[in-house]
Formats: sequence, structure tokens, C-alpha cells
Amino acid sequence: MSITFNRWPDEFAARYRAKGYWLDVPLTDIIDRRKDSDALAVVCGDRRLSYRDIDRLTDRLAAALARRGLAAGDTALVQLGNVAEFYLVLFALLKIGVAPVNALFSHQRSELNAYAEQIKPALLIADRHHALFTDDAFIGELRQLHPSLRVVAMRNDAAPESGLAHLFDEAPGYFIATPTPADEVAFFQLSGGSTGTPKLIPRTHNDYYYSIRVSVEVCRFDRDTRYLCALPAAHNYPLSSPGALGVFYGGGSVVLANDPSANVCFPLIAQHKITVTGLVPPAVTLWLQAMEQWGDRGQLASLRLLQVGGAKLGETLAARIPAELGCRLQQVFGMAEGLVNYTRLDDDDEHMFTTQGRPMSPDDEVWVADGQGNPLPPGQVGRLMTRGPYTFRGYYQSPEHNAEAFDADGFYCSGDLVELTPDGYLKVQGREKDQINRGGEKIAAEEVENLLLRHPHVVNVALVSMADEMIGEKSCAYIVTSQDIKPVVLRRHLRQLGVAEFKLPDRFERVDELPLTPVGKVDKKRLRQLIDASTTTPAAGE
Ligand code: OOB
Repeated sequence: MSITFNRWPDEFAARYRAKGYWLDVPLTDIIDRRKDSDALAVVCGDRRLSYRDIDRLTDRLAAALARRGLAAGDTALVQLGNVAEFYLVLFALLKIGVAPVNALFSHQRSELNAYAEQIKPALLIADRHHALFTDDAFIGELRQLHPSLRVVAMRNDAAPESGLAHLFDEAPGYFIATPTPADEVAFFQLSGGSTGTPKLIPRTHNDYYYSIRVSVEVCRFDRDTRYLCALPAAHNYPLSSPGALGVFYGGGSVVLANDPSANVCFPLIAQHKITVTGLVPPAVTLWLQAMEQWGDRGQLASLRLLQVGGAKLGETLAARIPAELGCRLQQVFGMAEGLVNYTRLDDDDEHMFTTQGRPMSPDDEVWVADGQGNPLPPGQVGRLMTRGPYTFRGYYQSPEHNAEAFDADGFYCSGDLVELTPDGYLKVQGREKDQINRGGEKIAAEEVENLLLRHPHVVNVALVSMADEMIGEKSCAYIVTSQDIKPVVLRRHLRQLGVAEFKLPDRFERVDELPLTPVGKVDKKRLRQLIDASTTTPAAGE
């Protein structure tokens, strides 16, 4: 049984095939085409895996999972950090046609349950080193809430019945990969979201493989590429823009880092002669500070390209990158839903520092809409509208939300406010969606508001962004309560509900009532102005 999702209309599919974008080849091809190569593919701590190793290990894991009854049409909930197993599990699942949701390692009970609720997974793969999985309590909860769950395999678990490592040890026997057809769902990406429930993005082999190949071409990844993966491996940016999958496609090596701090990354760059990495803007600030303190550019001597994306990079910070880190800058403005824009490697400083790049595919259709959905001329700020060969046509099982997020012609409205330059570059000028971009980590306001409203003393709440010098934006919860509650109590409440730590409001402001717009909606614009005007006064209750 295949997974139901919103497909591209036939005429578009035909065009994308005719142009050679959709090759009808599954993503497993990325590994398959190098399966006899002994070149270094992944470095994870002391472990080094060649392409041949990856192919062999993923065959073993795939065969072991198939023997446990997993097959095409099944889905999996996977939560692994920046470890080699993340890629091994991904390719193994692709080989047997099982579509995973790759949760971020920072996700907790609330997020994992929301994903499981939507995909009804047959398989769970997670890590005993994650706080949720140190014992079996949460696995029990998942099994109870989601009876679809049949197989559990845990990293860092020695038990033969539940250990992931054990599955790699089983001899594969006779195994032939059976990926899903290339125009079916290969896996789900996570949406940054703006609604109450985290949304899932179905990505097909065809569309994702195309996005990887074009990224590799634009960013010129090849056998000499040594890529440091310091952002969460599951995120679309370090996975496919061009990310690790782009590296594998090009035949280079991926070195895994636990976090993007200079302390962790600089020694890895020096040791492995890293040529390129991708960061979010706050990490760039930390790297620049470290460089000032340590003053040793030697460690970064091999670094040729620094990609920056996920949140807006200020012009001043942008200009400091080549000057102080001694490498080229590439701005990346992408989204898990599809569209990715890159500044090009030979762009002039003006484009490199002041734009977020231009669409990577000639068939990305991008235009800017005014409030009524009419196109705006270059230079004017409006809503980003897009469709194309790797931009999805609908969130998974979300017809109502899709009706709002897409126009009648299938253009996706990303919720970003952008300006198109006369030569086709984009400048991100703001956001219309109800989301906070906390240094690249996306927070759907409504999701956190709903969780806060579950506290018996919270009467009304609005979560808004507040400017932050270091990470761009932080979150502030304006709350109306029936009695005095300390922020610490509300934070504990959120933790008890099991929400990722980065979603906890950075600040709480108690008010008697929330300001309303003339149509009676909470006036978040007004609240943002209020918080920005008051950031010099201490926060309530802290
Ligand atoms: C990437 O993907 P998501 O899905 O976590 O977030 C997408 C949203 C965009 O709609 C935009 O609001 C924001 O993140 N964003 C940027 C940006 N890159 C992403 N805002 C301003 N400037 C940028 N350069 O974040 C993502 C996916 C693939 C590649 C790169 C980033």
C-alpha cells in the first residue's frame, strides 16, 4: 500500500520528467552508485565508514528489518542525533520502502507523539542516550497510544531484542532492495510550522533527488568535498542543501559534529581538513567571537565555503565572514517544503552580502503577492509564492491547512515577506506566518499557546517574537492569568507536557488583557512593538 499524498498534477509531472529533473530513480541510488567505492563517506567520532561500508551495513539493517515484517507502505518514527546511524537508518529504510519521519534530537514527548499520531509508525528507532528513552516508560506509552508500532530498535542498547546494533550483526542472507517507486513518498520532512500540530511534508524520491543534484551543481560539491555536519542531521538544510546527501552524491566525505560551537567545530575542521560547512547566523556570531579570542586562522585554513541560512543573516555579519574567517560565504534561504535559494559562488559582494540568493532551479516559479494575491513588481515587499519540481503540493493529511497555504494554481505561500530584485534574487524582509525563528529553530506560536492554555490559571496567551542581538529572535509569552504565576511554574508546566526545550518562552509578560485588532484577533504586531519598546525594563517575575 502506498502513502496517500498530494501529487503534482500530471502536466507538471510530465514536464519535470521531460526536462530530466525527475529521473524515476529512488534515493537509494545515491549510495548504490558508489557501493564498490572504498572512499571515505562518513566520520563519526572514531568511526570511519566508506561508501562500501554504508551499502553493506544498510543492506544488513534493511534485511533485518524486513525479516521483522517491515515493508513498503510502512512508516517509521526515527530520532537519532548527529551519528553515522542516522544515515544508515535512512538508507536502510529507503531500501525496504519504509518512510520515516526523522524527528530532531531536541524533540520531546509532545512532538514525537504528534508525529506518531499522524503517520501511525510500524517502527521506532531512537537512542537510549536521549532523556526520553533511558528507560522503557515512553516506549510503553507510544505502544499504547499507537498500536501500529510493532518493532523497536534502540541505539546504545545491548539487548538482542531491542538493540539497533544487534540488527547490523545479522547476516543479510539474500537481500534485494525494494524501494518505493520514485514518484511515491520516500520520507517526511518536518515543517517549521505555524499551527497547533507540527505538520509533515511528504517528499518523493523524484523531487528530493532532483533538489540534491541541483544543489550539488550550484555548490560544486565533488569528491574533494569534506563537509562538516554541525546542524541537526535530520534538518533539510544539512541533509540536502546540498548537505550530507549532496556530499554522498558527489563522492566526498561527511564529518559529524555534535553541535555548531567553535569549541567542537574548529578542531574538527583542522583535523579533517574540512572544506565546507553550513551554519545558522547565531553560530556565525560565535565563530567570529572565537576567532577574535583565539586569533588563530590556521585551524580554518582548509575551509573554502561557509553556507549560512535558516534565518536572516545581517549584512554586517555577512561581510565579516570572508574578511575574518577567510572563506567564501553562501547565503541559503530554504524551507523543508521545497524551494531553496542560494547565492552563487561567483556572485559579487553586493549579492553575497545583501540577498538571500536566487532559486536553484530554472523551473522554480517564484513571485511576490500583495494582500489580495496580486503580483507585485520587483522591489516591493510581499508574500513569497512558489511552486516547482521539488516544492511539495500539500502537508500530510491537512486539507484545511492546505486550502490556506496554497492558491488555486498550486503555488505555496511560505509565509515569508520578501522582495524580488530586478535580477531575480530574493531579500527576506519579514514574516507573516505565526512563527518565531529562534536562531534557525522554528517555533509555531499556536502550538506553544495551546500548551500554555492547558495550565489551569492561564486564561489567554499570545506568543510573539522579540528582537535579540545574539540569536535574532527570542520568544515572549504575553499571558492573562486568573492568579499570579511565576515564569518558572509555567516553564515547568511546559516541560511536563514534554515540549522541546527551545520552544519554552524566553520571557513571560503578564497583562490584564490582550490587545485586539479591529476584527477581534489578537494584535500580535502591537505586542511585538510593546516588547521591543520595553526590552530595557526587566521581565515580569524574573
Ligand atoms: C530551513 O528550513 P525550515 O523549514 O526549518 O524553515 C524555513 C523558513 C523559511 O520559510 C524562512 O522563514 C526561514 O526559515 N529561513 C530564512 C532563511 N532560511 C530559512 N529566513 C531568512 N533568511 C534565510 N536565509 O530553514 C532551510 C531549509 C533548507 C535550506 C536552508 C534552510
